[in-house]
Amino acid sequence: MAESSPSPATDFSVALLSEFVRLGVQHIVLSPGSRSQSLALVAAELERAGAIRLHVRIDERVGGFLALGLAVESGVPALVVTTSGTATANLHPAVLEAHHSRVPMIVLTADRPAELRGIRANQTTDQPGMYGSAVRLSLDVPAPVGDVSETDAAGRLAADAWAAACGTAETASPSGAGPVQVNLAFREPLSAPVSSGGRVASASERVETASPDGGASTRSFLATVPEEAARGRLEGPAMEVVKPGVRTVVIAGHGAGPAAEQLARAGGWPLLAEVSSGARFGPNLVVSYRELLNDADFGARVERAIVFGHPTLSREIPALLGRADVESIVVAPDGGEFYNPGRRARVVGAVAVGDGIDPSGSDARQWVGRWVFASRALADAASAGDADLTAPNVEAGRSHEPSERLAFARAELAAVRAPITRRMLAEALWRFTWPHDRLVFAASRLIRDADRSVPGKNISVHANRGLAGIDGTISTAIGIALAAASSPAASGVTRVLLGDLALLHDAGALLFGRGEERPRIQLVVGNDGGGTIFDGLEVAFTAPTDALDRVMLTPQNVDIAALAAAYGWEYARATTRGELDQALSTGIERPSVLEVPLPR
Ligand SMILES: Cc1ncc(C[n+]2csc(CCOP(=O)(O)OP(=O)(O)O)c2C)c(N)n1
Ligand SMILES: [Mg+2]
Repeated sequence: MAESSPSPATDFSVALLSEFVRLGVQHIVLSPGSRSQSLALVAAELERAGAIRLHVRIDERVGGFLALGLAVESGVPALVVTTSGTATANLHPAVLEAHHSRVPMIVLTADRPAELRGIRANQTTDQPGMYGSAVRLSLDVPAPVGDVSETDAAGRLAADAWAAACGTAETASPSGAGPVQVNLAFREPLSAPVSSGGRVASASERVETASPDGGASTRSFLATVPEEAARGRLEGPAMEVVKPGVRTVVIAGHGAGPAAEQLARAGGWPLLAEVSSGARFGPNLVVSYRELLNDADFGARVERAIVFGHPTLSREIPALLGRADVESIVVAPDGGEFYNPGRRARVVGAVAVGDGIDPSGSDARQWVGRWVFASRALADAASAGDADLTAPNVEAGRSHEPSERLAFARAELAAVRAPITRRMLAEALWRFTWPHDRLVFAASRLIRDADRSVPGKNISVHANRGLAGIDGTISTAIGIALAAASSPAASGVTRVLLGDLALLHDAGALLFGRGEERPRIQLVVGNDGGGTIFDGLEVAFTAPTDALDRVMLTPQNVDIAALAAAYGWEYARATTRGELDQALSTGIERPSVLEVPLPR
């Protein structure tokens, strides 16, 4: 910084945010406030210079999840800027989700300087370290005073935060990418005009890899690295070579990625891939894995399970991994806390198939072939049972026999008029999602129905399964859609399948302030008047209906059309299969809500 401004806060903010831009930050999310004004104004200047995209949200909880979605789609951390006080606590849900789902995020919380802490000064609470063990790094930075060394110190601070969030720091905690808190104290004057002082970075200065240089610091930042969780750490080898031939299943939980599918093919093993695994495709995919895991001819014969990602959608997978007669291998590349429901898994960094019995030999081929065949038979039986899903016989439509043509026309009409089932809804969304689109699932009955039924397809699917909250779904999806809109490769639409309570929980995310970018997003709301996921639990059969409804279903009858209208979203409603297909095939140019009433 050549020149300093009358506000050390602004000079420091210029140095800090410019370094973040150089490191690769593309998006900054901020919520308004006084203490954070220097960061906010510098962010606005960076946006004006074309260095970053800025997203302003009044609700910090929305802002936090927005940043999560931006990072999910772009692969790099977004910055979140808040003022002091309760504002910072509103980020906690998104910080927790980012921690558990290993999504990078850098939270810049403005704070009062040391002299104003602990004396009941307005809007002042104990912010340093407030996110506990959920953050990879927590820094409490004293208020800048205008010392020349502060520019360099700010640069190093940014580099440390960036590396910790991306999971690339030398002393990285064994949990991979995740959230980082930088608590920044500021003293009056809280800001000065940006242009008169330091020069802000432009996008062209961005570097591909972070290269923080050393150099002595005259400022010291109080760093508190959270204690390592004792349960972490890689115990097994970095790469485990497993023998082919053993009756193995490959399990792909949330975020597993394509490695699971590759291993299943290399080993000739059935692939049990959850709907948001990023591995739900390929010849070895077993959609009806729940039924087969419960079957004596299939599940009971499994000798080995190899797990990628974080399975959360079934009871059958944890039951399998808890079995004493099943060898469980968990692939955890970052060596952090890993999925281990039976507490008996061996954790490894990666798995390869070794030499031995030819995996294409008859025994292995029969094993995977039987799973895939049985799964298809079960899926066919399920759709045949669901008459609504059976396609009319097209041949009959071309028949010379008038009665056959009439029967065809009637069947077609019946299919178009068929009421929408959850399974039909999930399958329709899946069918209408193309590789350049994105599909986001909320925590609801609907993601489970999708997981039970949708066929293999290599598309981009996301769900907040780190903690499976019903909060922040819309915010996250908007973040994904906004990041996709700024990437030259991605076009397409972001569709979200969510329940009515997940919509209402995050209704504040529908607010786009004036001038805020509105991405191509469609919220498909399965409205069954409350949380019907609980109807499937044991408690639904034991608790009195009235009490169950009051405290678990939590019935609602919000006018969703009016809600959409209030926030300026487009709205449509589909009650039949024909209307659903039509609504999903209509181009989405603006944020829109599609309400689909569902029976309880
Ligand atoms: C933040 C948060 N609070 C509570 C829950 C518990 N929970 C899980 S699903 C659910 C109900 C979801 O209702 P809805 O969105 O309408 O979906 P449905 O299951 O009815 O399809 C609740 C309250 C949660 N997962 N996250
Ligand atoms: Mg519901």
